[in-house]
Amino acid sequence: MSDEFRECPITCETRCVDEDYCPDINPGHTIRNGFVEINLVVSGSGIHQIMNEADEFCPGDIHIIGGGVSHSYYAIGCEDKPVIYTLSFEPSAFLDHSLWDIESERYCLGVFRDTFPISASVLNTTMTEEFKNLFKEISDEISEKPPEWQTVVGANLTILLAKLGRYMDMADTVKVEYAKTRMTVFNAKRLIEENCHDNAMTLVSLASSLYVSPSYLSRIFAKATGETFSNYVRNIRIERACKLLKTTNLTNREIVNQCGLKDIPSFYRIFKALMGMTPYQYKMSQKIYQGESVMSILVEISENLQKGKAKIVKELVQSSLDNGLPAVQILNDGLLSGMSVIGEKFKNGEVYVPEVLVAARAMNQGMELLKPFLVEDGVQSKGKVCIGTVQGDLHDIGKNIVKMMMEGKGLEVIDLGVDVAPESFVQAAIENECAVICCSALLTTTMGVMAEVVKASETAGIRDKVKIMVGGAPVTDGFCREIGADTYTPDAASAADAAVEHCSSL
Ligand code: B1M
Repeated sequence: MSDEFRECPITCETRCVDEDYCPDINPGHTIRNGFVEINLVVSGSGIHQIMNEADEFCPGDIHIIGGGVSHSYYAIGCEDKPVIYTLSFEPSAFLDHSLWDIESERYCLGVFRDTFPISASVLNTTMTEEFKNLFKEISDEISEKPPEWQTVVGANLTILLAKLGRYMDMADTVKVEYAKTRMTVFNAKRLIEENCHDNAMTLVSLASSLYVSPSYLSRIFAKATGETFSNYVRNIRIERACKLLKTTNLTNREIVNQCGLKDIPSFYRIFKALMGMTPYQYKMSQKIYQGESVMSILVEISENLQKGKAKIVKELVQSSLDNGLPAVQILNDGLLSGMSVIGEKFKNGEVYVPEVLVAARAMNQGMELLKPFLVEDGVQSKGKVCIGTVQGDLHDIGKNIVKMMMEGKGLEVIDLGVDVAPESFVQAAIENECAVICCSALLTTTMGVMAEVVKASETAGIRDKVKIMVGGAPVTDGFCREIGADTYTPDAASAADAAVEHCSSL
C-alpha cells in the first residue's frame, strides 16, 4: 500500500461536468482498487459512461462504483452543466471490520450485496437533500482535518452508508448494472494480463490485491471463465510467448523470463501440450505463414544439418511440411543442399568424419519425416527392383533416397543395404523376379564393383531379363556405357522414372 494511499483514504469533491458526450469516448477515470465511489447527481443531466455502457442520469441519481471500474460523466449539450458530488473512500480505513467484511453476503453496512453493484442508480429527489447534507458534513470534516477527523468522518460515513443501504432495499428503482463476481473476474483478468511476466504471481497474491479470498477468487473465476485460474494464467503466458516468438528474435530464456514461466523445459512441455508443436516449430511456421521467406527455413534446415543438429532439423522439416512446403523442395533445397556443403568441406579438409557422421544422422532423421510424403501410399506395384550400395561402400543416404523415390512411383523395392557383393545383387534379382538391379556407389574405389555386377548377371544367365541401373556421385553416363550397364541417372527422381519405364517395357 503506498503512503499516498494511507494518507488519503477519502476525498469528497464537487464536480462540474463540462465535457459533452460523444460516442467512442474514453470511459474516464478508474477507481482505485479497494476504494468505493459514491456519486450524487445534484443538478443537470447527461450521460454516465461506465465501462463500455452509457446511461442517462438526472438529479437525484446515486451511483455507487467499486474499485477497478472506469467511468465518467458527460453533459449532453445543455446550458446547465451537471454538478455531481463525489465521495471516494476506502471502507477499511473508516469502518470496523465487521461492517465492511468483504466476505460476508452484505458488507459495507449492507450497501453492497453478494452481487456487488458497481453502479446503482437510485432515483428519489426527496432524499437528495439528506444525502447532500451528509456529503457536506463529511467534506467539511475532511477539509478541516482536526485530530479526530477520521473518527468523525467514519461516523458520518456509517450514517450515509446505513441510509443508503436501507434506501436501496426500499427503492424499486435500483439498477444493478454489474455484479461483484463479474467485476472481480474482470479485474483479475486485467491483473493477470499486466503481471503475467512475473512468475511470482499466484492465486493468493492476486486475490490479496483484489481484496478477496483465494478460495472465493478460484471459485468465481472458474465459474465465469469455464477454466481454472492456473490454466487461464498458463494460457495467457503461452499466448504471450507465441506473440514474442512471432514478432521478436528473443532467445527461449528471454521468452521464459518475459512470460513468467518457470524454466525452459517446462516452457517446452507446456508449449507443446497446448500448441501441438515446439516453440521453434511455431516460430518457423509463423515465418512461413507470414510469407517472410520460404527459403529462410530451407537455409535453416541446411545450416542445422551441417552442424549435425538432428533434433532441430527434424523440427524444421516438420514445420515445413505442416506449412505445405513440398517434400521434394525440402529434400533438395534443405537437406541435400546442407549435405553437399558438408561434402565440399570434407573434401577440403575443413571437417572430418565425425562431423560428416552427425550431419548424416540429421539428414536421416529429416528423411524419416519426408518419407511418407515422397511415397504414395497404396499405389499398385508397377514392378519389382532391387537396390544396394556396392561392396566396399558404406554410403547409403543417396541409395535410400533413390529407394524412396522409386517406392513413391509405385515400384516394389527390395533393399539389399550397403556393402553388397555382385552375386548378392544377382541372387536377389532371381529370387524376387526383379526387372531392375540398381547399384549405388559413392567411392571411386568401389565404382568398379558395378562392372562385376554386370558380369555376374551374365554368368547367372539373367542379363537379358534384367536392366542394370547405376548411380552415385562419382558415376557418369560414360562409365555406365563402358561397363555395359543399361542406365545411368544423376539423381533419385530420374532414377525412379527410368526404373518405372524399364518395368513397363518388360
Ligand atoms: Co564419405 N566420402 N567416406 N562418408 N562422404 C564421400 C563420398 C567423399 C566424396 C567425400 C569427399 O572427399 N569429398 C569421399 C569419396 C571420394 C572419392 O572416392 N572420390 C568420401 C570418403 C573418402 C569417405 C571415407 C573413405 C572417409 C574415410 O573414412 N576416410 C569413408 C568410406 C567409408 C566406406 O564407404 N567404406 C567415408 C565415410 C563416410 C561416412 C560414414 C562418414 C558418411 C556416410 C554415412 C552414410 O551414408 N550413412 C559419409 C558421407 C556422408 C559422405 C558425403 C559427405 C556425403 C554423401 C552423401 O550422403 N551425399 C560425401 C561427399 C559428397 O557426396 N558431397 C562423401 C548425399 C546423397 C543424397 O548424395 O549419395 O550422391 P549421393 O546420392 C544422390 C545421387 O548421387 C544419386 O541420387 C542421390 C540423390 O539425388 N544416386 C543415384 C545415388 N545412388 C544412385 C543410384 C542410382 C541413381 C542415382 O541408380 C541406381
